[in-house]
Amino acid sequence: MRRIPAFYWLIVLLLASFSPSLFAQEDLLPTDYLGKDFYAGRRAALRAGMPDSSVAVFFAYPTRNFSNDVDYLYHPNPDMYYFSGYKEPHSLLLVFKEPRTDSAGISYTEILFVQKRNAQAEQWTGKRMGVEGAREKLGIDHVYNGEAFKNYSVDFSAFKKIIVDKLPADVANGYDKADLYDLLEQFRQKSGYAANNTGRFDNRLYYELTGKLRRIKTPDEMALLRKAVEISCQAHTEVMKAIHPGMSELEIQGLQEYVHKKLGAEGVGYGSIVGSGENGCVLHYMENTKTRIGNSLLLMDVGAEYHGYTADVTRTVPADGKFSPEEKAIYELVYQAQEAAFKTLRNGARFADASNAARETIAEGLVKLGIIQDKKEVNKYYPHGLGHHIGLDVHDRGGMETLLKDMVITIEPGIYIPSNSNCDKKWWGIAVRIEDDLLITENGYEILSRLAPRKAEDVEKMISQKSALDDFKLVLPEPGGKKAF
Ligand SMILES: [Mn+2]
Repeated sequence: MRRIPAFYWLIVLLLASFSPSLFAQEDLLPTDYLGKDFYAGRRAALRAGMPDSSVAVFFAYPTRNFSNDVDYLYHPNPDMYYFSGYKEPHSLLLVFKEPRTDSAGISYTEILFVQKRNAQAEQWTGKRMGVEGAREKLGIDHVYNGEAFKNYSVDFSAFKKIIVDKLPADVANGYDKADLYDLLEQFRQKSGYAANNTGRFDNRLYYELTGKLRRIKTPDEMALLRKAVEISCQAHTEVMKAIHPGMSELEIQGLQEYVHKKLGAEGVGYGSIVGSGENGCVLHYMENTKTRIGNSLLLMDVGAEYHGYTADVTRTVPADGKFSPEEKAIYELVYQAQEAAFKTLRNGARFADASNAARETIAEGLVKLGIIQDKKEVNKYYPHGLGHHIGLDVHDRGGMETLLKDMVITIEPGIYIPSNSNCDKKWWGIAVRIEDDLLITENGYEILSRLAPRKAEDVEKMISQKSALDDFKLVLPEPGGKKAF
C-alpha cells in the first residue's frame, strides 16, 4: 500500500479548516429550540409567586407500555419542560422559594435530578443529556443523577408548603434503582406524603401558580406556537386541495401528518380526528378507519406539535368539493357562531360572553331551520364548550374566566346531527366544527390559523385547486397484477 505524502495531508487539513463541518460533526438539529434563558425566566417567575417557606416539586411523566417490551413514544411532562427544558423520563425538579446552600457553600434555588448516562441503555433508547449536558444546555448549576436524590439532605418537614401535582399511583418499578418509581417512593418517605394529604401538600396551588404562568405566552413561546399553527394550516390546506371522495380517513390523516413532518413538526398534539359524515358526530373520534370518505362532509380536527407547542385546528369540508344546501346551512350557522364569539374577544373580556354569543347564534339558527323547537334544546346538537387555552398541552393550563392579552385560545363551535335525531331526515349525518386558534390582544384578537380557509366559498375554492399530492401515486404489486393507488 502506498503511503500518502505528509504534505497532501497538510493541504487536506488546510482546505478542511475552511469548512468547519468536516471537523465539527454537524448534528443538523433544529436551531430554534427555547433557550436556557427562557427556562431560567420561568423559574424566576414561579419563585416570585410562591409563598414563603415553600418548595415546588416536578416529576417527569411515567413511560407507558405500548406493546410487550415496547413503550409509547415518550412525551415529557409539560411542566417539567416549561421550567427546566429537560425532556427525558425518570427525573425530578425542585424549585425553592428561599435560596439554599450546598456543602461547598454555594447558594442555589433549584436542583434537577436526571437520568444517568448509560452507554448500553443509550444504544437502545437514544442519547441522554446527563448531568453535564443538563448543566450546559439547560443552565441549571445543581444537577445530579437520580440516584443522588436518595441521600440528598432536604428536610421537607421544614417547608410550610410543598407545591406538587397529584402523584401518579401506577408507576412500574423497573430494574433501575433511580427510576421514577424510586424517585416517587423516596419523595414520599422524605416528605411524609400521603395521597389524602391536604394543606401542606398543595396541588391546588400547583395548578394556580403554573396555570397563571403558562396561560400567558411569552414572545419565545409565541414563535413556536405560531409555527405549530401555521404548519397545521398548511396541512389542512394541502388536504383540501388533494381531497376526493375515494380517499380513506386514514389516508387523509396520513397526508395531514406527512405535511406536519415535512415542515419539521415532531408530532401531533393529540390523536388526529378525521371523521367522514356521521363519524364527525363523535367528538373525539380517532379510529379513522372508514375506507372511503364518500360525498359527505369530512371533519378534520388535526394539530401539529412543534417543539412541544401544539396547535388545535378543525376544518370541515365537502369531500366532493361542493356543500349541499343542508350542509351549507349548518356550516354557515357554525361560521356565524364563531364570528359572533370573535367580536367579544379582547384583553379583559369575559369568556362567558363569547360562549353565550356562539350558543345563542346556534340556538336561534337551529330554531329557524326547524331542527329544534326551543332554544333550550341547543345542547343536544352543540354539546361541548366553546374553547380552551392551547400551548404545551392541547387543553392548556390556566383559568379563562377573564381573557388577558397574550393568551392563546381556541374558538370552536360545532353542530352535530346523528342519524335518527328528532328532526327532518335531510339533516341526519351532518357534523360541522370550525376551530381556530386566536391570540388575545389589547383591543381584540389575531386569528393565528387564518391561513386555512374557513369561509364556505373559500373552502370550495381551495378544494378545486390542484395539489402536489395529486400526482403521488403508488403502483403496488397485487395478486393478479399491479394496481395503482
Ligand atoms: Mn380544541
